[in-house]
Amino acid sequence: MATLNPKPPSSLLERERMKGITGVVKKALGEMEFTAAGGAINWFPGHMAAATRAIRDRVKLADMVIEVRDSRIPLSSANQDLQSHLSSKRRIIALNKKDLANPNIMHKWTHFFESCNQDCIPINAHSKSSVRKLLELVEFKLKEAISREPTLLVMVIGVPNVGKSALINSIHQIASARFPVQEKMKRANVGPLPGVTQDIAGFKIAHQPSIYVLDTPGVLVPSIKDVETGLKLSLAGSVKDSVVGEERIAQYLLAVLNTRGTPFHWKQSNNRRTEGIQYEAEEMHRFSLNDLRPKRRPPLPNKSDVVYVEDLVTQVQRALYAMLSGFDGNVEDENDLESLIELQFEALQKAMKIPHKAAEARLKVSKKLLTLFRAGKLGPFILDDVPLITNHH
Ligand SMILES: Nc1nc2c(ncn2[C@@H]2O[C@H](COP(=O)(O)OP(=O)(O)OP(=O)(O)O)[C@@H](O)[C@H]2O)c(=O)[nH]1
Ligand SMILES: [Mg+2]
Repeated sequence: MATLNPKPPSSLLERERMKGITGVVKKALGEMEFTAAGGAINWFPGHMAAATRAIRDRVKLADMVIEVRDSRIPLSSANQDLQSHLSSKRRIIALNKKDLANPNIMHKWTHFFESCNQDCIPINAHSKSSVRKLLELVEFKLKEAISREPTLLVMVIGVPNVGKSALINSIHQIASARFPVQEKMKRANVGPLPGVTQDIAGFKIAHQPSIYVLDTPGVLVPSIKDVETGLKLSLAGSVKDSVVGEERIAQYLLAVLNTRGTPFHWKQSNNRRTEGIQYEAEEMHRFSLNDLRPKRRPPLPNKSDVVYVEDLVTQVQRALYAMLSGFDGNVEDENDLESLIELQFEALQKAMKIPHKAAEARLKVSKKLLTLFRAGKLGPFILDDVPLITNHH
């Protein structure tokens, strides 16, 4: 069986790629560390320590745990301090926000978890059909307990902002269609920043047997094992931006994009899209009679917003591509990578039309770039690397 706490992949290529990134990151972060005792940064607020204890106590009573992780960081979004308490439990790992993760790599991750004998399912908490599939798996896993126990407890846990409350709301909605609730429907608070849920709260989703799902506050560990894990968590939105600072997170994102050569992929797919548009235009010309028919497509809401964002994305992609393709340094070298990133910050400022002398221009650039990434506008990503599966017999 493969181990669930694997070493990072160690191919030569991978190590080379990481060297540049870690170099840039270490420099940028200076003395900063992702530990609770890390000085000025409020990395592990007191409420998380208390919540972690409360979660640990409840996990003992739970019949099943749904551990929600972020699909973009299937390993980095695991709470390491809770793992040992979960290994003896019925557990399903729900890789949420699959809409933001690269679908071409997702199956490698499900395969990886399978090889560790760990149930795992990629989901989108906002999609009913996706959550229904998770519920089917939960029911299947609890089949025996359902026939035996009068009351069952399912806990939903995970690091901040991975979508635990959004998932609970979808589960609750699906369940209430089957089993009408008398009282006014409770809703869990959902929000874009980490730390929305502060208390453990129960939601009844079935009777005979009574099944409760528990929403819990997102908790991080007091000491994150390496800087890059901390940066991935920040990029995904599990850590408050103020802890690391938007500029450092954006710098990390640019390091990742450059070392992966992502701007070259954008260029290719943008070319394909333009070719596609030309092709469509020709088709249109040939079937011009169609144009005379009344168009029944409803107008898009906030069309100007959509156009604005699309245009911004194109400009950002172009700027990053132009700097990378014109760069004669080596992106694996940390100094070269750093100067490339500097050039890209300047190019982004222009692309985003932020005035040259604007105060805090770099911060503004960083915030916009992070917003685009987190909304999936720069494309789907998986930031963790799939560990090599080593089978021990
Ligand atoms: N794109 C996408 N966004 C999601 C998904 N699930 C949740 N979100 C968004 O992620 C953000 C966080 O969701 P929450 O449900 O509040 O996350 P949480 O895990 O309860 O967070 P804490 O209570 O802070 O621990 C919200 O803006 C949600 O709308 C998903 O599957 N896809
Ligand atoms: Mg929550």
